[in-house]
Amino acid sequence: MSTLVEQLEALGREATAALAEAKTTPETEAWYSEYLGRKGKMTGLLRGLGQLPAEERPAVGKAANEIKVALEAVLQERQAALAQAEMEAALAAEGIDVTMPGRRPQMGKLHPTNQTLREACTILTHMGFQIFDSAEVETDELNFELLNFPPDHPARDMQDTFFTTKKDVILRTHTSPGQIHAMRQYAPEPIRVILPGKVYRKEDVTARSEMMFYQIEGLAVGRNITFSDLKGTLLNFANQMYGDGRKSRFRKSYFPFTEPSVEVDVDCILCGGKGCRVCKYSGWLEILGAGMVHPIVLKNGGYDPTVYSGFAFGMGIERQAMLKRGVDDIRYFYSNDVRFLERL
Ligand code: FA5
Repeated sequence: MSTLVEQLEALGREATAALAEAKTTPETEAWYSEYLGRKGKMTGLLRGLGQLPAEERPAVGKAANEIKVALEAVLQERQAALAQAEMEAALAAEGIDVTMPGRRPQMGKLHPTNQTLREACTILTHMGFQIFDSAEVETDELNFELLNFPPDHPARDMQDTFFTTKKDVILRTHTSPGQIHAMRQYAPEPIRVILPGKVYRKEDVTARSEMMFYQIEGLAVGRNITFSDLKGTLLNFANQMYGDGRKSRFRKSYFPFTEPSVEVDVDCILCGGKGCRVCKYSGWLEILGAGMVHPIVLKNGGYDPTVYSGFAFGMGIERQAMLKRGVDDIRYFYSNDVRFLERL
């Protein structure tokens, strides 16, 4: 019968061969339990140690220890090799090619409304208008009363209002209250200012109308300002904004703060003038309201209306962005669809 040392050596050889067969990390763990674990084959053999004469035991113990240390070293090597192979396989399966060039980060750009706003401001500032900043939260007095909307006058319904919880404090429904701020700052000096910004109206949202949109207000006050100056300014603006080929027209209109008042339409590029839901099947899209500043408004601004006159206009920016960029529904502008924003 072979000695215990020989049996241990045979077990060492068997274990080494078995470990070479282990193909995965879990298989090496199972191998460890089978040979070196608490209930493993090595422990099983060493149970026979007690039956040996005392003088033989140290030699057997030493041999067992050496075999165990050697097996553990082989196990470590095998596990390291398997971990490396498993990592390489996982990387290959993910298909990462480290030699590929990186992805370009997405670049932002100006929103189409902002692009149009800046184009309009550039044209107007080149004509000599200065930009004047004015707040989006206004009082009822500035938004309506000082602009000659009498209290409870039906004209107030022209622009349905968002109110705040503070009495008489509202979100401005148009940029026109800025006229009063500008006049009060500059009177009695002549002025030529534009006031770009957001306005808010409690409106039904449709293909051509939003609840929040941009306007640019224009105001010129001086001693000899006439309706021809207004007309020349707006025609010049339309030519630069839309090109000589595009048609524009003046229509008689009504605003409490201008007299006489007009509205300007541009032929609808979306349907080529044939009629569509954006131009309400008229072939024209209204881009602005304008007129000669009403004497009461001049007076409220600090100018003597017997000496001074002025013109004012208020243009919608999204409507112009639609015309310039061929957008057939105003709701795209604020629906946060990146595909739309990337296209323009
Ligand atoms: C006004 O807001 C006047 N304050 C304009 C004005 C200024 C007249 C100075 C005379 C002197 P109106 O409500 O028409 O007018 O609006 C002006 C422009 O804003 C319109 O021509 C249109 O282009 C745009 N607009 C009006 N309502 C909306 C809306 N709901 N959505 C998008 N654009 C709009």
